[in-house]
Amino acid sequence: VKKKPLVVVTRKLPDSIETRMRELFDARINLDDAPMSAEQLAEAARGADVLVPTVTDHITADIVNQPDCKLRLIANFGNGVDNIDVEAAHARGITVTNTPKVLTEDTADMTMALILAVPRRLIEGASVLTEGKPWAGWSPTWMLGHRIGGKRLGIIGMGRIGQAVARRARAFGLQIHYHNRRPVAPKIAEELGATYWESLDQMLARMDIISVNCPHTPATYHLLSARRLKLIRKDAYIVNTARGEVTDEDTLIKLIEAGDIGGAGLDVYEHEPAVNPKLVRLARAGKVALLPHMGSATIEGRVEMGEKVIINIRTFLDAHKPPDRVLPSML
Ligand code: 8YV
Repeated sequence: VKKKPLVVVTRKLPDSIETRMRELFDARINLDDAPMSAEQLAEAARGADVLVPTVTDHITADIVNQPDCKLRLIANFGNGVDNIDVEAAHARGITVTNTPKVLTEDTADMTMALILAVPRRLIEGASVLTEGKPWAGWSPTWMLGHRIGGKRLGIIGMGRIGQAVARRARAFGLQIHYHNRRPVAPKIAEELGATYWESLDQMLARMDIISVNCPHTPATYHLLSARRLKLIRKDAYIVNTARGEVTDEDTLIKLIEAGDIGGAGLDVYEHEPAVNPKLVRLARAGKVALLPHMGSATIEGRVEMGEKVIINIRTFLDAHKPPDRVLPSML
């Protein structure tokens, strides 16, 4: 009998996915559902044919460069691959895959929720009822926020998720602007009514709302640097459902505290899972809306991500190119 390939899965996945993985592979799943330590990951890389990490596992050059690293495939359970040193893996002949497309719409939905949250004081309003504060009843001048319709939304990163955000935002009456390495196809730009800004600096200075939808790569680390954050209008605010590292978080906090940026809606943080206590204070003051990295967190999405991981592993093991390969040149 042919030996089944050893597949190490670093986190607990939906039951149906786990069951299928156990049928197909010699699947070792970390049922503790806590991130594995660097040592555990290194050990997994020495024993397994395939590793299925998530955003919480850092697959570093040290791990893939161990002399006895046996890994042939890193099938990431996630779209962003900034947790993996793709270049080091590639240099060692290890294939890397991700799970694109299946989390696009869910992440765009949550982005839209964050676009609405601060201007319409969603979380502040809800907490009046849930945190035992007295509610004196409706009043014409109470809990007023700002209208979304007609405002300018600047999307940074017009890939699949950025476009899905644009489609939604357009239906809410926002004017769509974007910055990307290159303009999207004219047909898409027209469909989205989207204006391209080659200069991120110029776009930032003119937007009412800015949404970060680009991946975190060496080129986008602190793309919203202190200098750029200072270009943003006083009453504007920033939404980030991509990666905390794209923004200089300390400067963002300082600018919001000083009233030099209106606020922020954040799903991701620079030092996740640590959240700067200053952000929590700003949330209590209604200046920011904070979510704990749940942009793509739907049951349906997680199952589809798992299915994609399985397809990538099976295709790879059948000696074909897996559909969702990530090459260093793509980053
Ligand atoms: C996932 C994400 O929950 O896929 C991504 O890039 O940020 C999240 O939506 C996470 O990455 C799973 O590993």
